[in-house]
Amino acid sequence: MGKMFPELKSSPVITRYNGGMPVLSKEDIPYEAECIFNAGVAKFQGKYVMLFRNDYRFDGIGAFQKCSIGIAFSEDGIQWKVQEKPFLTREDLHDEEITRIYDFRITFLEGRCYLCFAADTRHGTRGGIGLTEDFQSFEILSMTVPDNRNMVLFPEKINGKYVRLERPFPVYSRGKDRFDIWISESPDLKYWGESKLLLGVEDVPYANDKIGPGAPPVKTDSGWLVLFHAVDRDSSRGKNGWEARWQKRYCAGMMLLDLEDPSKVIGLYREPLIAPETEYEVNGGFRTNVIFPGGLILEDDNTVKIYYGSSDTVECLAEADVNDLIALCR
Ligand code: BMA
Repeated sequence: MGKMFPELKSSPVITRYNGGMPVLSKEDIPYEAECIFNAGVAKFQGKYVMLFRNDYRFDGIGAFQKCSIGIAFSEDGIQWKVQEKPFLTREDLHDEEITRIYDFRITFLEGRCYLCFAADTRHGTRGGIGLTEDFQSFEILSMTVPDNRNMVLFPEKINGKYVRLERPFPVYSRGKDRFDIWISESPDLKYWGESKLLLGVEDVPYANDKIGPGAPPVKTDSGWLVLFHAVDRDSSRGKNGWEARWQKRYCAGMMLLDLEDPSKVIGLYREPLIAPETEYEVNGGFRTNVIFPGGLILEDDNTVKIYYGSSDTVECLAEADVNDLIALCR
């Protein structure tokens, strides 16, 4: 099993909005809903847009039978108005091969809105990139081979290429759950290659299990600011949440990548940026001890908003000053 991490704390530069109470939960949703989490969030024409995951119809054992992607808009990034209907369900795709589509990430790039997502299929989990014109339409541009997920796109081309972070799962060659973050590039968002290892799970001092990209990278003067999730597993953790045995803990971690060559990690915060601490995060839901960041927004006044799913049950928000975050990566 390796290292154990009995107690992890969030960085003091982080302030949870409303003491860690959700910004979105099932009570806010005008259709059948249960767990609202792992949202992608972006700023769009002066407003905020959120695509959130809604898992519902629990099977009573350990899984949900249904999943939809809901959409909400906000003037301030805090109070959200949920649209009457979901943005997308798997039925909308008319593809029997896809059994679930979830964990959307939003990137505005060259004036267009690209959506990265995970898709469970009958032949494995695939990472996808889609395009929406108006938050009504949805077209899939490319999908990886299995198994891959947690993809995020950079918001601009770098050296003439599109760039993404991704998280393949090499279950045979690395041993159980030793999953790392990779970086790949593309001339056209469809064909991807030049893949390189970016960060190994062993590089994250508070993880002993797996890591994966969180929110799409944000450009700062000091480098690309990247949030990721980092997991430690502890076999002494027992029954938790709705599941029989949940042994993992997900924290939000942070690194800085070189602006010109984002395959170079130029800074890594060696402690968790956000660790599960509040009631919602530790005990509050379907799972426990899960912080899953999916949205990072840099405001004009240098505050950043970090949106994260809390225990796979609600969506929460934390804030920090971007310069404090960069200083932690030094
Ligand atoms: C991961 C993904 C996420 C989820 C997390 C914690 O493997 O399925 O969607 O939030 O586990 O349950």
